[in-house]
Amino acid sequence: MASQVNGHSSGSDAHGGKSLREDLQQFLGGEALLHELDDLTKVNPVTLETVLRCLQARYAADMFYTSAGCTLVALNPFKPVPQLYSPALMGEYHAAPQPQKLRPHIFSVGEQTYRNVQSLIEPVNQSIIVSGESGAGKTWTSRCLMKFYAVVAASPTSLESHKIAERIEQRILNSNPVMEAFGNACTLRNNNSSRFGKFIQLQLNSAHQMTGAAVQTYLLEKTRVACQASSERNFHIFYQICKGASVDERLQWHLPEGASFSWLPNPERILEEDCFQVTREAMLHLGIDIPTQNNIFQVLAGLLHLGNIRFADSEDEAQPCQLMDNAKCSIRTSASLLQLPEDPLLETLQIRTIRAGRQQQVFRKPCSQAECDTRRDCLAKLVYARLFDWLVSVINSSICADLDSWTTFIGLLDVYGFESFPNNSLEQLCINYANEKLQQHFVAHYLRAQQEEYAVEGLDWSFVNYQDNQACLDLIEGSPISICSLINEECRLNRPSSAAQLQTRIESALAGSPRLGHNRLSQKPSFVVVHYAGPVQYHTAGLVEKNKDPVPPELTRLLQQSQDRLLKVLFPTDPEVKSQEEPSGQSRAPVLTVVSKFKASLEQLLQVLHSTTPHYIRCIKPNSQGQAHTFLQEEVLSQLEACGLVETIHISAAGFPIRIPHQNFVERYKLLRRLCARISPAPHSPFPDEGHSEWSPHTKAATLQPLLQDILHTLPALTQAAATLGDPAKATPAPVHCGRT
Ligand code: AOV
Ligand code: MG
Repeated sequence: MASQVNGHSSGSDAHGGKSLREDLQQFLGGEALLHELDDLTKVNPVTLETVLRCLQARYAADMFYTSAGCTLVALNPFKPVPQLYSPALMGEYHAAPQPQKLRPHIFSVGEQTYRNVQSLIEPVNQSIIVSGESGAGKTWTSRCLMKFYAVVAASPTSLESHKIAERIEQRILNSNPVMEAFGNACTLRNNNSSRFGKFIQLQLNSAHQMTGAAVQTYLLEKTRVACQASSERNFHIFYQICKGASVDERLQWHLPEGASFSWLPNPERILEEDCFQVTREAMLHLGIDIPTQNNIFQVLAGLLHLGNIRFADSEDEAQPCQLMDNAKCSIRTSASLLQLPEDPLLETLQIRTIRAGRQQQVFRKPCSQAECDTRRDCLAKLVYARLFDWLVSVINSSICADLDSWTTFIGLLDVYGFESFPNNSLEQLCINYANEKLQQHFVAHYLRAQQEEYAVEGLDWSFVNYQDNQACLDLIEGSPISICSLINEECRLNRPSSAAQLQTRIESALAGSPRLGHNRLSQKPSFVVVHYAGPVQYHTAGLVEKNKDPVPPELTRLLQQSQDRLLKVLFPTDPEVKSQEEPSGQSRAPVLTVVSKFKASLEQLLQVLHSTTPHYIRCIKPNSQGQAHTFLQEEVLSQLEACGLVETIHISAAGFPIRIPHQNFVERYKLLRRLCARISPAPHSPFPDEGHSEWSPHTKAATLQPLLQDILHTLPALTQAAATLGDPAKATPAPVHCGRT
């Protein structure tokens, strides 16, 4: 069902030109102008087939954004479309009296969100939730939205304050290349895949100007530092250093041209993300000076050399594994770059110290070759994860506004998209779990809440069925038994358990779940979760260990010995600063597992989202090869199905897109009362005199429905009357819900 389409430019002005009604007629009359239909609620009938055809036609005409009720559908063009993101276009959406009447665009969502936050009646914090599978365009979209706000929410242009404004906005934008260099990597799905989740809060003062921002990150995929799937890469920053460092820097960091590093696979791939200079300049803007930058890169070079350390298996268990010949140089270079004493570094990798007995006697046990490798990898992950967190805190201290200088915020959520690889582990489980949570937020907030509210309001409504992913969340995180609880239990019991045993435990304990799939093909122990976006097979090998994420205390102690300025900050020796990895002797506090911490952080995120008015942008990937002009129907179809787009359109089309609180409605339209009365005295006026019993904050919307119908019937006459006053009526009547919002 694949089809190639050739896009052609259709101009970039924001105005559609024709009314939707005309578009609809054309759609019904033929396919020629299908691409002009920019609101999917006007497709008739709304089916997967018609929605797909409409999106495909629009894609072919370079129209990448389409409205779908409360959601904006964003198709990834996979090619530069600069005119679509120009400052002039930003200005057009910002200046429009009704941005929602212009062509659908992320700037329209951005502008409406911005206007909502300015509401004089009840300013509510807003959030824009950008979702879609890996490579669909979430990070691109949130970057563009940040640029949009940097323009439209800039401070006034008086010279001095403009300079300050420019600095803060520029800084906020500069956080992107830095975080992407350290937190993004090339995967099978996306050359610039986010390996962490991000929620950025754009802070606005009472004049609605952006005074700062705060970034919250979620679970960096730190295993990537030491382990990359074939055809994937490490974090961009490593390639940037190796490709972009000057001759002197190369000498200093022991990175000779053509050097080969096991943790730097596929260095021959040239990506536009490999731009060292951009990262360095952005870091400088954020206040990270050149010496500190060099310090960071030196530590990262130290990690690359650490990755080249290899141990030979020891025949005598009582003897530590020895270094392979060519690894001696690597350990020396790594120790020197990390400013660590060489012998203790080697010994920490080779020998485990165990405290036992009442006296907490110390025993030393040589590690096996595999254990030495695990300790080496663990050291790298520990350093990289702390470095990333430290960078985020530096960025926050550079861009965050004082508490008293902002009153409201717009939150932008950009998390890693749904993933399914040939080999999926705890990282994918967490990523897909986060996506399930967000899908549920959408389902709960929009699909379910809307319909429940209509029922409560007594409105005439036939319930639209939708795919609820609660069963999948129950399977992953539910209580008392779920995948998370079973993996956590294995960590707590700390018993030797094979991958096959874990598979059996999960499959037998959760056999009743409709979302636990069956996998008969896999050679490796695994289980299958049927996610809203499709089934994913997770391998159980290493799952429990990854969830424990143990850090031998010797590693932290070793890093505390470093003479390096940065490592001293990352691993302070101050006894006040107790590291989580190092539970103190007797009173061992329970160490939280990876999934427990992740679950808690997701719940916090959802709480923040629930406190805001959400706006949704659904990114769709037209093909998985990242090619321009290629719209693969089957791939798009499965994404449309997964996110419940057709149900969303049904509810939006049949529902009440305009929601005005009673009081505001009366205030805004009471003038109409007199006009209505003059033209056609309605049996029940929707605008009774003050004190009329029909008007109370508790009036149900259903009571108002006949009254609103009267207005709608009177509208043609009103329009005529308005025209005679020289004020052409603009509004096409849309169903109005004057609920108790
Ligand atoms: P993601 O954030 O959704 O994936 P990205 O935002 O990184 O996906 O987009 C993937 C790639 O698609 C980008 O690197 C661009 O090359 C291209 N792209 C996306 N949107 C546009 C656009 N509007 N115009 C031009 N090119 C675009 V992940 O982070 O993997 O879930 O974890
Ligand atoms: Mg991304």
